Formats: sequence, structure tokens, C-alpha cells
Amino acid sequence: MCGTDGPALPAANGGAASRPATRSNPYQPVGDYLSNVGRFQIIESTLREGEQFANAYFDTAIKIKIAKALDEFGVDYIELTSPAASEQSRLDCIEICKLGLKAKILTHVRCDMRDAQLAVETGVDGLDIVIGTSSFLREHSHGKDMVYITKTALEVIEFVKSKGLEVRFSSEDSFRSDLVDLLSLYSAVDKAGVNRVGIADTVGCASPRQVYDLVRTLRGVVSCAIETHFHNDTGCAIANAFCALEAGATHVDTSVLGIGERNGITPLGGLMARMVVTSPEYVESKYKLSMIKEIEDLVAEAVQVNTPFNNPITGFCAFTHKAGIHAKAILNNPSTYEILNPEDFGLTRYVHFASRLTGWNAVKTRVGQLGLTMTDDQVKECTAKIKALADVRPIAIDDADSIIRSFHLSLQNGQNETNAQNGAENAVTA
Ligand code: HCA
Ligand code: CU
Repeated sequence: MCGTDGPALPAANGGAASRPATRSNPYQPVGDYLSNVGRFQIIESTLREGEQFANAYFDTAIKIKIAKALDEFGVDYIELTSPAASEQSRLDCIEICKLGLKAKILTHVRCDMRDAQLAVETGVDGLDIVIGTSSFLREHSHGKDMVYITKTALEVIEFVKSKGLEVRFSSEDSFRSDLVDLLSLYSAVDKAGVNRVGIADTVGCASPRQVYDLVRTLRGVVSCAIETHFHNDTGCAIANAFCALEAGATHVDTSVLGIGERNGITPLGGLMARMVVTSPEYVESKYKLSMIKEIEDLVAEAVQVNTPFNNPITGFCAFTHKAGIHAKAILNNPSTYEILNPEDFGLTRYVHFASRLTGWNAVKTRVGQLGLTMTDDQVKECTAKIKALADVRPIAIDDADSIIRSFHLSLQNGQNETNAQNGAENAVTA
């Protein structure tokens, strides 16, 4: 696996014998007592952040279906839209709490006593409380100052705890908030006994290094768990979540396919791809990876989108190998060009054999799959025919299969003897 136990590097003097047979990889991460990459928890927010996605409309039945699927997959928490949002949201919250899922059920509410009162009556296990702390949001959204925010936060936290429920306190737009304000607020809520504090990159502005710095600083200030929430406006949502865990965060918010406000947040599947490479044992023992495709399909259909072609794990070409050089190595040993094993996700790889980049090893495999027999020289000649057509126009699998079959037929009819003897001196590589 990448960054863990990669192959031994050749010795600098070129003489491997002078080195021990197994060497540690210099790129291996150093042991880090802060890092939680091998013991994180997921707060799955498809039914809260995901409902803020432009296309999302979840009726009660689909919410229940999604919640059950996420629960079976193994997420630790399921976060639901605030019961203060609408009457149906409140009723759905009550309904999902009654399902008796293994995952804890949270609802996400403003830092406001009336919202909290409504939420604690729904049967949830905990409340995720949020308020904007950046000057942008303080001036242009709720208009409250830090003194008011701290006072209200402490009241709401006290109230939720008095009901015996979990409580998390988070600042919206954490990365554009004043650091001293943020740390004093978090220190106060930590002392008040909050279960988690949350960092939210509401506008997706943070870079992995900024995330690492902020989470690491916060880790030194509070003793409670640290939840993190990353929007994907600049494409950093997975990397930011990973860096947050490295810096000592304990929980990551996700949504299926990353759906959420604007272009969304850290996607569940993409985060799994990242984490299974880093911490295979933890991830494989905890999460049912073979369900990722079915969960993504369920949500994609519910919100009427297609899974992006380049989605980690489930994008249509995530396990497709095309160039001859890649195909040859993959056919010998899939680890050559795959860091993820499609079988871990109940998927299969596909070796492309219908393009101008195709090499004869891929064609040879296809010949075998079609139940035909050819010598290597014959396969090379057949490959040259596929490449010649692919130089003229894009070709489909059926085109390549037809060329293979008719070439094979002509061999059987003896028409190709001379050609075959001449071998494939054409431009056939790999
Ligand atoms: C939003 C709120 C939020 C909250 C995140 C959190 C954000 O703007 O809709 O509770 O940690 O991105 O700030 O989703
Ligand atoms: Cu958000």
C-alpha cells in the first residue's frame, strides 16, 4: 500500500546485496501520536447537508431507505435536517429515530434555545449545534457578537446535556473566523462539557496545510472530540478531511457523492478510497465497502444525477486500464497500476482492448475470453488490424471483437498462413 510498506528501493550504489533485504520506505509517515487516520468516525450528513443540494428532495420513504443503507454500511452517526426547518422535517426525524438503527441519530440545529427544545423532543441521540463566527456571518447573517454567541452556546449546551443527549458545538466559517475568538469560544464550550467541537470550512476556502495547522492548534486547547466539515469549492474536501485526521480530528462529516450546498462536501466514497489505502485494516473491518456502489446509486437516483465518470471507486472508468503498457502490467499483476482493489468494493477491473493505444497483451487476453486460440505472432498481427482501424475512427468493443473473430476465422480457413508467418512487423508494442 502507498506510503506504508512499498517495495524496497535499490541501494544508492546500485548493489542491492550491500543492503538488508527489506528496507523501510523513506516516504512512510513517521509515527504520530496525534493522528487518527486509523481510528476516525463518520458523521454522515446526506440527510442534512445533502438535503441542501440543489436537486435534493427526500420524501420520508427515501430518507428511511438511505438511513438504513448508511447504517448497514457502518457509519457511526447519521445527521438529519433540523426539525425547525419544517413540520415534515420534524416528523421524519421522529420516524428515523424509531428505526432502531445501530448508528447514532443526530439533528443539526442553530445555536438557539427554541430549535434545541424542538430537537430534544424528537428522540435523537444528540444535537449538532452551529453558529456563524466569521465577521462576514456576524455582520451580514445573524448580527450577533462573540459575547452573545458564547453566552447562548453555553445555555444551549447546558440544556441539551440536562436532557442526557450528546451535544456538539460548531462554528460556521471557522477558517475565516478570528483565531483568538475561535479558541476562546471552543475552550469555554469544552469546559462546559460539550462532546465535540466542530470546525467547518463553510465556503471551501481552506487548504490542507491550513486545516492541519488549525486542527492541531485546537487539539492543544480542547480535550473533547473534534469534528470536521469541509466544503469542496476548491476540490480539497477529501484532502482536508485527511489532514484534519492527521492533525488529531476524530470525526469527519460526509455525504454520499458529496452532495450538499453548492458543489458539496467530502464524499463518503472518496473518503473511503483515501482511508482504505492509509488504514486498510481499520476501514475494512468497520465499513461494508461492497455497499458503496449501491448507496451511491440509490442517492444518485433520488437526486437525479449521474455518478461522475471520474468518481473514486465507482466512476465508470475507475478500474479501466487502456494504454498497452498499463494493460500488460495489470494483466501480470494488478498492483502495478492499481492502489485500490476493485474486488474490495464488489467491482471488477476492465482492460481496454479497442483503441489505437491497445497492446497485444490485452488483445491476447480478449482472444482467450472469446474462447479462441492464436499464437503470439497471430495476436500481434490481429492487434495491428485493431490499431489500424482505431487510427481511422473511434472503435467500440464490438468492432475489436469482430476484427478478432474474423481474423481468427481467416486463420482457420488457412487464408492467413503467409501473413502469420511474416509475423507482426507492424507497429505493435507492449
Ligand atoms: C451551512 C452550515 C454548515 C454547518 C457545518 C457544521 C457549514 O452553511 O449550511 O455544522 O459543522 O458548512 O458551515 O453545513
Ligand atoms: Cu456545510
